[in-house]
Amino acid sequence: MALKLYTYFRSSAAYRARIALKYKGLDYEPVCVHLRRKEHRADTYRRLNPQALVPALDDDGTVIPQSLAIIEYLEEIRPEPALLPRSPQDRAIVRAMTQLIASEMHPLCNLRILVYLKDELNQDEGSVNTWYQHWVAEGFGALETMVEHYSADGEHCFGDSITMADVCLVPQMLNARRFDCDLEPYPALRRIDAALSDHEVFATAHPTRQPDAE
Ligand SMILES: N[C@@H](CCC(=O)N[C@@H](CS)C(=O)NCC(=O)O)C(=O)O
Repeated sequence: MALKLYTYFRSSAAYRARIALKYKGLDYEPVCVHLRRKEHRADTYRRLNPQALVPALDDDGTVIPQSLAIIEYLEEIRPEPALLPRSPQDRAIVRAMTQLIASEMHPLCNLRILVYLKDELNQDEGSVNTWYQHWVAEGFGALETMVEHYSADGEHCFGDSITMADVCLVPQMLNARRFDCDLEPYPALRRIDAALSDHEVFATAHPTRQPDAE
């Protein structure tokens, strides 16, 4: 198996994929795509991923975009260690948490959205940050309530082991800090983030440990 990950050190969606690859013990070749230099918008990259977003995973010529699709794919080709619990009910809750982050929060605060607000709608930096912080608060408020209910040990979003929900949470917390979001109202999320950030799997996938880190 020859895995290649199109990645950018600061991309939280790519960070999710890196965590999952590491957790599964899968080696891969990182192919760095510099977002600030707009390398993802080049035709060569668009041919691989027409959405022009990172990450994308290339497994022997099959190119899979979308971090959640990548993580689900890895779960199928390398079921252990698992990133989803066993029962259908539990799996649905974990997937709901991942979608809360990846489908509701992250898309509203993505680079191209912020650039559009600034450059096309003429919003100043203060307004853009207010936008960002608003959507983070909406999402984390709901996730905090879910995690209070479903975490068994206070150190994982669901139950007492790492799941896809944790894989999505840690990068989103890092993003939130970068944009000075107030995380005080989310003690459960902060505790999970603190517990997992030192974990080797998460630490190795961290933006500062990537070959393209600045
Ligand atoms: N839903 C996608 C989101 C991918 C995404 O938005 N990636 C960002 C980096 S975190 C990106 O490539 N942004 C480029 C841009 O906004 O122009 C996923 O989960 O993979």
